[in-house]
Formats: sequence, C-alpha cells, structure tokens
Amino acid sequence: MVNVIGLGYIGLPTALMMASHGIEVVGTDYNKELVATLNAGRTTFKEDGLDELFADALKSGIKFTTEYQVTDTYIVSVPTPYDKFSKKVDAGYVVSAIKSVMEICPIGATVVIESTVSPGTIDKYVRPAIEANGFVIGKDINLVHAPERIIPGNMVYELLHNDRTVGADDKEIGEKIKKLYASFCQGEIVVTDIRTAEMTKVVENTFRAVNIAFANELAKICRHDNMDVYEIIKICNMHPRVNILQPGPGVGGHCISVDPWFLVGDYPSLAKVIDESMKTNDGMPDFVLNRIYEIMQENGLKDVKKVGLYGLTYKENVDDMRESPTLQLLESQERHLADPLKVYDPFIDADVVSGQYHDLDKFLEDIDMVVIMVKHNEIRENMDKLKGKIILDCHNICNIPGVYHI
Ligand code: SAJ
Repeated sequence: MVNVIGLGYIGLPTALMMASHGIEVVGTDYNKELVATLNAGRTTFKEDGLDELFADALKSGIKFTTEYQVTDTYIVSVPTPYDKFSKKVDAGYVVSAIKSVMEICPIGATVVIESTVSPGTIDKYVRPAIEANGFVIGKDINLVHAPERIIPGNMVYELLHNDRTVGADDKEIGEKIKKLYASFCQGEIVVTDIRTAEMTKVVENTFRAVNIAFANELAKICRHDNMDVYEIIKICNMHPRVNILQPGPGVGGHCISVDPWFLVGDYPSLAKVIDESMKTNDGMPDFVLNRIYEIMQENGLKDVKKVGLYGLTYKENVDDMRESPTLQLLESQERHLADPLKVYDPFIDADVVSGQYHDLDKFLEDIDMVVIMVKHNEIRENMDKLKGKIILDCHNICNIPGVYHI
C-alpha cells in the first residue's frame, strides 16, 4: 500500500492516478476539512479530468484520512514555500511529515519526497530527521526524491505522459520506485541520484522563469519606444533556434515564482541572472499598474472605481490564486489609492478582495476600462462584450481596434 502524505495540487492527482491504476492507496492530510470534503465525494480544486479520475479512484478503493498509515511506501507531497527574507527553501512541512512517518513506519520502508526542494535540502534537513529516530538510511529506511513536473490546467494528461525523474541513493530502490510510477506514467523515467533530482526540478522551473523574464523585459523595452513586442516575438520565433515566451502581467503560482529563489538564496553571489529575472517578473504587476494610470490619463478617465481587473487566479483556467499577479497588483494599488479597483474571476466563488464581482455582465456594466489580467477561456469567448470599453490586454488575446497592451 502507498500512503500519500499531502493531498494538495500534486498529492491528490498523484494519489488518484495510482489508485485508478490498481495500486492500493491511502491519502493522508492534516487538514480535516479537506479530508472530509474528499470523503464526502467531492474534489477540492478545479482541474480538467480530475473529477473523472476521482470517481475512478473511489471505485478502486482509495481512502482519505488525517492519520499516517503503517506501510512500506510513503510519498510526501507537501508544500515547500521559501523564506521571503533569506530566499532559502522552507523545509518545515517536509520535515514535519517525515517526523510523523518515522513515528510509525516499519523497518525497510521507502520514503519518496515529491515536494520540490532546493539542492541539498534532503541532506541538510530530511536525512537528519530520519536519523534522529535511530534509523540508518539505506539499511532501515530507503530515501527517494521524485519531483513532479505536471502543469496546472493539464495535470491529468501530463501525469500520464510526462517523462519523470527518480533520484535514489540506491539504484535498486530507484528502479523499484520507477516501477511504481510506471504503473501509470507512460513517459520515460530516468533514475539518478538524489542531489541531481533536486537540482533538475529547480533548474526546470528556473529556465522558464528566466525566459519569461526575458519576454517581460522585451515588453518594457518595446513599450519605451512604442514598438510591437508581439509582432517582434512572432518574427523572431520564426528563426529555427529562437523560441521566446510571452510577456504577461507577472508570474504567479507556487512553482515558477518560488523555486528559482531557492537558487538565489543558496548561491547569492552566483545566481545573478536568476536574481534579476525574478525581480523583473515580480515587478510586472507594478508595471501594469503604471500602464493603467497612463491609459486612464490618456482617456481622461479619473475614477479608479470605473476600472476593472479581469482575472484573479495566477493563470488561465485554474482556480489557484497563489502568488497571483492580480493580488500583487491590488496590494500595490491599495498603498497608492483609497478606492479599490473592481475585480472579477469566473473561477473564484468566494469573496477574497473588496470590489469583487461574481457575474461578468454586472462587472462590465459598472466599469469603463477593463484590464485583462488572466486569459481564461470565458473572456476569449465573450470578446464582443468588451466593445466600447477601454481595454488593456495584458495577453494580446483581443482583436478589438484601439486595444492597449503592456
Ligand atoms: N507565464 C508568462 N508567460 C509565459 C508563460 C507563463 O507570463 O510565456 C506566466 C503564467 O501566466 C503564470 C506563470 O508564468 O503566471 C507560471 O505559469 P506556467 O504555466 O508557466 O507554469 P506553472 O507554474 O503552472 O507550472 C510550472 C511548470 N514548469 C515548467 O513548465 C518548467 C510545471 O511543469 C511544473 O510541474 C510546475 O511549475 C511545478 O509544480 O513546479
């Protein structure tokens, strides 16, 4: 039996996928409410194909509980935030999960860390937490790092098809865990050592962060002299060895806006490009806010209450608001002006900010200027409703004449 610890954005789909491929799985989370929701037959976030996968896994007998299980295989998939001051990984949740596993696991158990950690975290925090119980790693307890690679919005497909990395001290244990993932994963699974696995995961997300920062910097340069960054990127990308990403209102989510900081935190004098890239991305919400003021001025629009932000999530077609550029922009704006901007997101049912709407038509009725912060399918399908508004399109998805860009 596999005990998956942490039933969030990664742990839950992974547990469901294993269960629906014939593996006996118990999912454990310390959040009682989350476990109760799952036990009541409901998933805890929106994701294409997740409800169907959930139904399959229930049929196959998956169980959810707040209790850690006595078993031979654990998959730890808990959050790893970064310390905002030092930029280093905060391994607190991982260590606490490991300590709980150590209290009940039998000799010979294998512990797989799926959570993203910076290179060296397992040596520095995880091994001592295991050894503190008198266990000898490699003899009493086996340790593996198998970082996930799935992208929110396409998780179910990517769980099935992405290549994966398994890092283990011992090749044989690595091969055993590879077999476990191969029960559902159709991609290639590379077995390597733990430090390499730690580094590859962080490097992959850093690669994307740096490339997005490059696109964002180009957008700023082009804005300075009124050049069309989208046309420029499109033409450059016709070169066989150029593939520039898209500028946007900022970088959110729990991965790309977080993981690269681990390298800056651990290698401050070496990770220069990465540091600057993260600052560039983090500065985008303020850049958009300045664009909003500029465009308001150009159009003689004085009342910020007439400006609305479309989208609260960190990216399109997900309900995840972690590190969302819209939230960052609102935080910044609150420091400047008393009146809040209006906000609407079809994926956010709860009231999370002031000035929030839950109906697209009502939202548009009350504003003169709309800022497309997130390119949800809903807005792409309702472009005609934006006609007559002042539009700041942060994603270049709008074909209406007179639209503004970042
Ligand atoms: N973004 C841009 N321009 C782009 C692409 C993205 O501004 O051209 C923005 C998005 O709007 C969003 C942010 O970047 O705010 C991150 O979105 P994303 O879709 O690039 O990635 P995530 O954070 O949803 O998922 C990433 C993925 N990593 C890579 O593509 C290298 C995913 O494969 C990882 O599994 C995931 O992080 C993770 O869990 O680490």
